[in-house]
Amino acid sequence: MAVLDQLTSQQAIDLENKYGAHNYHPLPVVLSRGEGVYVWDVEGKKYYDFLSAYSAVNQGHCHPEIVAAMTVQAQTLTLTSRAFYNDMLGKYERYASELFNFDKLLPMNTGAEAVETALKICRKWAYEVKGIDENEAEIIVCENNFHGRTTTIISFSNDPVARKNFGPYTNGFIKIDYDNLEALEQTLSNNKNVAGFLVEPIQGEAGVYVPTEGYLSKAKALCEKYNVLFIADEVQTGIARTGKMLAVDHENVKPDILILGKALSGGAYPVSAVLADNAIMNVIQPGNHGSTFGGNPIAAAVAIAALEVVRKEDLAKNAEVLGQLFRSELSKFIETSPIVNSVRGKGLLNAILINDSEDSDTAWNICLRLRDNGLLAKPTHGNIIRFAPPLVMTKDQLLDCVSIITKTLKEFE
Ligand code: IF1
Repeated sequence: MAVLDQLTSQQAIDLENKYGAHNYHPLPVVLSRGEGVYVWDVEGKKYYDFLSAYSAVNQGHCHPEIVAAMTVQAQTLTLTSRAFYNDMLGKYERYASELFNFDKLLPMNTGAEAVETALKICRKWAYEVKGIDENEAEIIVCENNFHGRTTTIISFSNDPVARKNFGPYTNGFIKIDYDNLEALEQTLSNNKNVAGFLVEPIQGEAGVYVPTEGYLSKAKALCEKYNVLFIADEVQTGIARTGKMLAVDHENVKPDILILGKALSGGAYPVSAVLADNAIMNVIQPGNHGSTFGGNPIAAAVAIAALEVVRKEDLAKNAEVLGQLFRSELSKFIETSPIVNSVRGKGLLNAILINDSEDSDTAWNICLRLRDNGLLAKPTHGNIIRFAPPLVMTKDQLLDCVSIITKTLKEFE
């Protein structure tokens, strides 16, 4: 097979199996094209994408305005490193800082890097502003969190598959139950060395776990009371996914540190960012932190375009309206069907709980059948199926998807 020959799906899968590290277990479908809410496999079969690259493609596949911004910038200037200024970064930093209402932005590439950046800023703030003794800072995190794959981040994961045999781990993290304000207050009041509280506004990997209403605003108030930074990981929930620009906007919370990634670029390019006000961000000085690619001109141009699309097309509103419709249609179905226990979520970040054990392969088999019926989704934790289509979907498309999903689920009753 020559390098440029068109592969069949099976050939593509075989190549990945043979030459790629086995760090994933993908659904067997090989995609070669995407447009809006659709993707096509190499044989030309068309699917609704109900994963959106884990919420990176909120603006839809290959959005023409994002692709245009990326193409123009790629033909002009791609990378300078931060050893020199470039004429796009400042424009992007101003645009995003004003949009999210922060003084400053620190540009990185992946979500995990942005989380690492936030942890470093928080620790440095603890020593230099809060006055915690050197090396004593603690950061509170939640049980069943997902914040990425670096050594420090997996140090406070409780997923054995993500963690085991990657030690020794990084110290300085205290784990408490998610959605539990008593646990938070108790930990804050018992420990004078707490610097920050890192939280997902909705727990994604845990299975789209939406906390009790008021949790985020009360947690923020507790952090203020104890002079602790409230750090929101909106890598997955941000950029209109949950029906507001940020998930914390549902409770009018302004985090001390905001972490963004994924859809910040519309999935066109790896772009992540940390935002904070000067009193916090100014602890970072030349040499403290950086990245060769962070803040490169393509990333800056792509991120501006991606955020403009969200604003111009009012994707937050669409996510809110279609999300309500999705959950109400699925709820109606659940009343009559034994196969699904519940549907939950916010905006277009939703999940259904399949009525079978966590170690059953029912959810996987349902996803295979959804694929056959023209819709791509992926199970998580064995019996949960996440549904997160691009936010550019129309109402008719969504109803079409609901009928594919319910028809498929019926086959498993
Ligand atoms: C994978 C889940 C989604 C994230 C939050 C940081 C990161 C992520 C809240 C790191 C990444 C991903 C990565 C992806 C699977 C995935 C995921 F299933 F694990 F939960 F989205 F639903 N904070 N989430 O959700 O961002 O470094 O990957 O850019 O394949 O590991 P990253």
